Amino acid sequence: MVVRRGDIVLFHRARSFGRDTHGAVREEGDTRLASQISRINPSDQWGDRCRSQIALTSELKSAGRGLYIALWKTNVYYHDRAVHSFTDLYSQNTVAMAGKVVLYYFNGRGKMEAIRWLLTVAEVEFDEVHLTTREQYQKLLSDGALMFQQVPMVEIDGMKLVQTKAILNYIAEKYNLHGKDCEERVRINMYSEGLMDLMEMIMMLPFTADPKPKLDNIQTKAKERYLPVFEKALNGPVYLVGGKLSCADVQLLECTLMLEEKFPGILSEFPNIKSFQGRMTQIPAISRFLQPGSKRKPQPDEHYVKTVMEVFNIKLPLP
Ligand SMILES: N[C@@H](CCC(=O)N[C@@H](CS)C(=O)NCC(=O)O)C(=O)O
Repeated sequence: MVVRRGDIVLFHRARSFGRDTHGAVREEGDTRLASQISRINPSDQWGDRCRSQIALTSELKSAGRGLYIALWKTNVYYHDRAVHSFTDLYSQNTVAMAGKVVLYYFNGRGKMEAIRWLLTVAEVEFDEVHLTTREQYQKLLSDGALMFQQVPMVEIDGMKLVQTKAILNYIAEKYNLHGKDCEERVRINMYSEGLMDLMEMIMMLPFTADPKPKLDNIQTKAKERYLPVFEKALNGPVYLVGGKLSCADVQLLECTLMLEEKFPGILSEFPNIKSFQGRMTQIPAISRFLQPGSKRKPQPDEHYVKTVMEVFNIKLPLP
């Protein structure tokens, strides 16, 4: 039996005991485990893990239509519909899988952090594969997983998405964080683009030989170019566009928190933005994300910079 690229693997029963990531107690034979399904690509690391796990089991059977059943001992992905027994699932004859979203990036903020924020606000659970070696990156390249040979890459809904803005837009649209019509959307996008420009400047600082002048420039631009725009937009309205939370609000919060890390007190001249921050941090998903131990990444350190350099085989400083 060969598990082919794109085959669906159903993890029917667990052999281990314990709690899964949702806190449910898993026991051998627990039918809820029938909901553990993953779209397996045998050439990526999930596939490799799957194959090695399958090799450990004896009950691998073909169930037709590209479905394979295997015993597996760990929990990876979850079906998002109630499935009461394996028979139920099989008789549905569908593979409407909701594999968990997987982010491929470094264990650091960079361009992925805005995506982490947005998924968090959309209350979408995600896993992360952290790039730590050049070999890992080369494997992604040889698998054809990175369209432009770049990360971030996000596995979502059976797709491998690249290009940060495209990914953000997809998530924003899917989770109703992108305005109600094209006029709202373009306003949201203008705010987002401005915020991304500013955040990108901050992101590049650790890779810069002489960050001081760059830091001064960021502070000046933040105070004179960017923050006044948002201060004005929030003079009255609760959110930036259409009286409703959008991805631009999420990015504004992320950006202003980043600015405060570099320039404490920078918001003192921007009371509307400060109140907006206060409101946003009350949102339960955001409040949890801001707690220690969440998937939010800390400010980049030397280790992060070294890893990025090694993985991409680049020499610092960048021009
Ligand atoms: N426009 C792309 C740029 C992505 C990008 O520059 N990614 C960097 C890491 S943050 C990368 O993969 N660099 C390797 C390379 O360009 O060869 C995006 O926004 O996603």
